[in-house]
Amino acid sequence: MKQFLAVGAVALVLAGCKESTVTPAAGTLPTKLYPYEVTYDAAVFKQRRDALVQEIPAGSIVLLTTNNIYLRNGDIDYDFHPASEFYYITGFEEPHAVAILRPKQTSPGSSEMIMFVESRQGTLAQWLGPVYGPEGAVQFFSADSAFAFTALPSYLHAILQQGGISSVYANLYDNEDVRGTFIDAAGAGFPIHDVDTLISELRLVKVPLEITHIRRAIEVSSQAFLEGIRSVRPSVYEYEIEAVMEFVLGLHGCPGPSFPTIVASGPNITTIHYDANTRQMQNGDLVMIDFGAEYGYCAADLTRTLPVSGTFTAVQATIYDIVKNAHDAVIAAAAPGVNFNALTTLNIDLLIEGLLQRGVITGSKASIISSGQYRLYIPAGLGHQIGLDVHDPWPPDAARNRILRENMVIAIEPHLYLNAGDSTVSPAYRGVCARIEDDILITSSGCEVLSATLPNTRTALEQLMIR
Ligand SMILES: [Mn+2]
Repeated sequence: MKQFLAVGAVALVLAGCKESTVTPAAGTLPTKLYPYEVTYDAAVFKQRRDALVQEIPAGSIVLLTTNNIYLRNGDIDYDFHPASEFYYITGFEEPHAVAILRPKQTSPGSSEMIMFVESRQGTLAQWLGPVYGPEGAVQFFSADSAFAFTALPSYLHAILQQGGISSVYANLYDNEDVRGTFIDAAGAGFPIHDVDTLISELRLVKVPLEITHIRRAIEVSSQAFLEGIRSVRPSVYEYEIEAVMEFVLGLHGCPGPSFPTIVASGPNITTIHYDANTRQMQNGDLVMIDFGAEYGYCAADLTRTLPVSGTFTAVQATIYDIVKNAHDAVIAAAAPGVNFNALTTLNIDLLIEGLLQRGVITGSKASIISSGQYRLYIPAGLGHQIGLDVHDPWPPDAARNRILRENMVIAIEPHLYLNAGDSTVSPAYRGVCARIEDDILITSSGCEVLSATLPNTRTALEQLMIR
């Protein structure tokens, strides 16, 4: 019989190791999903709407829809999660909701929001619980007016027949049902523009409320990760590590991970998005764990690479240290005004240099990079933005938007993947991979590593694994 592993996690909680919680500000609405700790500040969402309507041409409206509810199997649905663009602009977390925005005629620079939301009564309310309804949309979410979701088709017909609307900026592909309703009202040729790009520009720089939620997501993820690391040992299954970490998330009020947890050991390590987590770990393996909580709809994203035995072999240590060196250099260089593409170049330079210096590969650095051969070892990018999405969108105007700005939050994840069958790699190193991922906040002068409580040096990780 296998040993039960979650003992460490239980002890953590019983010992009262919970971090301080976020205190709801006076006059704010705690959301339904996170009733105890997460604040809702209507003013944050109103500012976003005001900014968004400035970006659309006169005569246009914005039409935002949230996700559908998707069938899991039988009569059971997947848990509902709002569409990120919709939530970012409205703060509204219930399904069956649409928001229409336009500049407020009576107040230049301000936006008007008309919402269509679920109005639940009778048996449905008894089974599924109460909803905000149109009254709640006005009272709590600052809608200028709100109606039952079922009124949307007739409303769209009416405003489009009135004339004066020349185009719509929408995220209609997030919800095919609402798209069909709109096209039915407007006609198939009506100009629809993508609103996601405009919203992704707003999402680049985080406001204090988001940073608070991201910090909390990272704090809880780090606590959970420590428990996961302490549980890694030979003969343990990957899913046991996943279970320990997700258990700690739940104990700290997170609804779950922000993406499927990856515990990739042995040969699974070379599959970048491996998440079956079914293998029994063996002495001598490396295990790569990629994990992050969601909290207040904000994501964390952290990766550590560990020796299952508790001690890195010389070969594993060599690869780990090359990655760690690049990781440290990138973080030291991250600051406002720095182009993220320059950090990517720095990262590739250092990783390839490290491999050459230690005889892991041979050749010239310049040609390995210019020929694209480096992608054999560095298959993914240096990192990505984090926010409502674990991979927050990076809007297309690269020349402008990849310059780092204060209050951007970015995951930095240097890595080396040396595949088992790669004949360009010295045989001893084939099948060895390492990735170190931390989340950073760009500050006025540099960056803060938000995940600093989770160690990333080789010796500190080995210390954690001593038992
Ligand atoms: Mn990542």
